[in-house]
Amino acid sequence: MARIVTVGAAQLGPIARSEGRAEVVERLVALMRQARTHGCDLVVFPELALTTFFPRWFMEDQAEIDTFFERAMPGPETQPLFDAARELGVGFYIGYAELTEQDGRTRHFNTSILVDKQGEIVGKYRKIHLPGHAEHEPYRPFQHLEKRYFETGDMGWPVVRAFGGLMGMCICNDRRWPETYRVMGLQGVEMVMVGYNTPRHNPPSPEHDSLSDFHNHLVMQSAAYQNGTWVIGVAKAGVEEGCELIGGSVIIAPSGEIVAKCVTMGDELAVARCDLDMGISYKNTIFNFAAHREPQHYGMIVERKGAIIEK
Ligand code: CDV
Repeated sequence: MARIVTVGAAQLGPIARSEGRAEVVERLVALMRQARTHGCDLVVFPELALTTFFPRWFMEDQAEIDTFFERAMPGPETQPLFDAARELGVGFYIGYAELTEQDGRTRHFNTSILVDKQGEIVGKYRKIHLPGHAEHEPYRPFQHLEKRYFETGDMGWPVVRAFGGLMGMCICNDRRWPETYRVMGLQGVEMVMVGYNTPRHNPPSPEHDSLSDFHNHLVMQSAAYQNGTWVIGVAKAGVEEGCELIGGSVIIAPSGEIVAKCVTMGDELAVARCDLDMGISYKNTIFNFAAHREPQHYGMIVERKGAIIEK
């Protein structure tokens, strides 16, 4: 019998800096209600889905920065999401900025959680590949200060049993790195969820701008195929505070094919029935890791960070 998880890729349109958590949570709950009418088991929201994408601004006042972070999950403003999950029987993945006291110090992470149909947190991930820069760079029309506001995630890429399968998470820039998926692939992952905020313009390499949508799908489709897994990629899209973010949220099968896609730049749900067993033939044949991987030749991947060109 097929193992079907019906998934909604719940793309968000822009969130203004002035938009409060309560307003955003209302939009998220509306998408969850829509998902329920389409028979979804799970909805996937974007990265940092509760606020505007604040790393685009240089800020020095830590109190101001911390206004974009959640000190508790659920907290008073996010509790309605958990209540809706329980009421509707629809789980969710969501990204948010996490502020936590850990090891005797305050820590900041770019985090995602997976919440089941009972409204319980069943998985957590902290973003590992933080793009951008840590200091103000005046040449940029907007900043990308993830390296200033977040620490590198400290959880690896856990794969958890939920929704009848093996579920994994990553966040935005992680999706461009094959290591991300392979670490989960080596745990047998069957569905990878990834939220993103991707400006169409990349100030250090404007020559890539016209390829932003292509690269977005390229990395996720290849990763789905190479690891025999579903990949659900979900954008915060549209022109947010003057900065254009790409859309193109997709549900990708283990074949690497896109089976559902958002077509607007606003709040939109794309739905697909995902058979988790569809990955099996890839995992047992062309990408049978146990039979065909040669890890004794892969040492450099973990020993070296940057490329070293021999003279
Ligand atoms: N939020 C992100 O991680 N964005 C990056 C951009 C800056 C390249 C991304 O990989 O989409």
